[in-house]
Amino acid sequence: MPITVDDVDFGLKLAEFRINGFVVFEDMIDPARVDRIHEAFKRLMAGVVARETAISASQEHGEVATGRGRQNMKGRYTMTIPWVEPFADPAIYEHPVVLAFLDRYWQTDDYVITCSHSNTPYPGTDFQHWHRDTKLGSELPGVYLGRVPVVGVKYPLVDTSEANGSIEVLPCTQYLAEGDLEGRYDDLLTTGDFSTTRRLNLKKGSMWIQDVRTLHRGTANPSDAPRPEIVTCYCKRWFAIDQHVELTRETYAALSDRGKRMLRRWAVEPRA
Ligand SMILES: O=C(O)CCC(=O)C(=O)O
Ligand SMILES: [Fe+2]
Repeated sequence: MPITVDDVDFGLKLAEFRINGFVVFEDMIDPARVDRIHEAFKRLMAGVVARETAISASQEHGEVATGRGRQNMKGRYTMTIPWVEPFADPAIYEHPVVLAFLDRYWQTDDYVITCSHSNTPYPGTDFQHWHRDTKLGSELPGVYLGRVPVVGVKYPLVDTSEANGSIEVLPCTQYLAEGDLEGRYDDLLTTGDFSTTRRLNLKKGSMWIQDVRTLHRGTANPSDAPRPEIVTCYCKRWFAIDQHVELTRETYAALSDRGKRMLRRWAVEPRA
């Protein structure tokens, strides 16, 4: 049974997130639900992998409904997740624990969903560079933001470990705001002594929330199977970000009131 809000000590989880720059919640999604998503994901991903034989620095290709994605380094793919069944599941994107956490973190429920995306290291892929998932550090050097206005809410479709390229984070780096260090993290972290790195080894059904500033990297996947992870981005309404989810009018109309508010930056999905 997935956990409920009554199972969570939010004060403690908020402290973990604010101190570590990420927080993990176990037993959030019924594993059978994750498996259903995984099966649909494999079908969509197969087309992207077959098509994307070249490395693409930034641009995803293809239609969302049939597989929009890219190979961003050898054997490592991104793919946009269409807002359709079984992916667009309110049990996940309106997960009561996630929303209760974000309501408390941001002290408002006025935030929106801006992306539905995925990262998948395939067997044989190498380590990524250490990085942040935001330009806040370089765009606003020296600015201390106590609370980040955008987070990634993530869940793997399989158990993750050192054996299949689990993500590695350097906790507590979300508050680092030294402009001269931006752009140098990979050199520094792979050379110097930073002993507090942490592998996010997660059980299927877990979700984790990432402060997008926290330094992290995808690691090599020495297993014989891909290690997909899905991410939904949530951001405060005042924060402009050049991203939105594509929905059909019918899908938008059928959302819950909360869903409609969170997806109000949607765009109509182009039709074939
Ligand atoms: O899923 C992973 O291995 C990490 C991917 C990642 O951090 C990224 O591409 O920004
Ligand atoms: Fe990243």
